[in-house]
Amino acid sequence: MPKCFFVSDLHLFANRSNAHRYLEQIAQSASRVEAFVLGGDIFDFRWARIPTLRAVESAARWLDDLTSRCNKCRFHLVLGNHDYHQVLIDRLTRLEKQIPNLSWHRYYVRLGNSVFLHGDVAERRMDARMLAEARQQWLDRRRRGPFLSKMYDVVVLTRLHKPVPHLVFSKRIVVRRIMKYLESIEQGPRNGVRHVYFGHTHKKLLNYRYRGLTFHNGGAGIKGIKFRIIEAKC
Ligand SMILES: [Mn+2]
Repeated sequence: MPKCFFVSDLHLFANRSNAHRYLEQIAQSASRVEAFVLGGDIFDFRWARIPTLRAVESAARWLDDLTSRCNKCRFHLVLGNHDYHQVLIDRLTRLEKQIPNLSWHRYYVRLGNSVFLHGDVAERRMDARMLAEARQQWLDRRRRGPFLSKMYDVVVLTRLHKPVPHLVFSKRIVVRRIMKYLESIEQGPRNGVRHVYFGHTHKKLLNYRYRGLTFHNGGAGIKGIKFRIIEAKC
């Protein structure tokens, strides 16, 4: 029986998201385990079809429903870049006080021998300070207008974007950068970490071993991209 599940990159509110298909499965999985980690870009305020305030309210309602329906499960919401918005952060600060089985984390959470993080540290070599600086730019980022959002959909739906992440994010480069970051915050193999769960690259990766760590990525809830709920050790 698994004890913990992990998902990331649902990109809820974005046109290109198809994550509504997985929400019921997520709730059912959560009702069977002790812990569930939501690993960032769960919500996408950058490409949202609706204004930020409405999207944040809708996000809060979804979290409230999920956590009360699965009240024996502890939920950890780790933020990604697309949901690192000041309005959500303010809302989460209040929500965390009202919901006993919800915690949120800006950058990562450690459970047992596992670390869960979004994975945007893989964009380039980063330490904690550089990640904080990169994230800072997302705090009050404006939503892209409907026109740009449509253009983006055209690009995504015709899969023109697909080769790019593959070129940019080679497995080894990704895991090496994540490992360097983890070492810089003392959450590497020397600190007892064995498993790393991450998202952001939208590329499924199962049990990929690199220098004492095993990496896992469940893909993304986006049209044309593979997605799965990952069983995690914690
Ligand atoms: Mn991301």
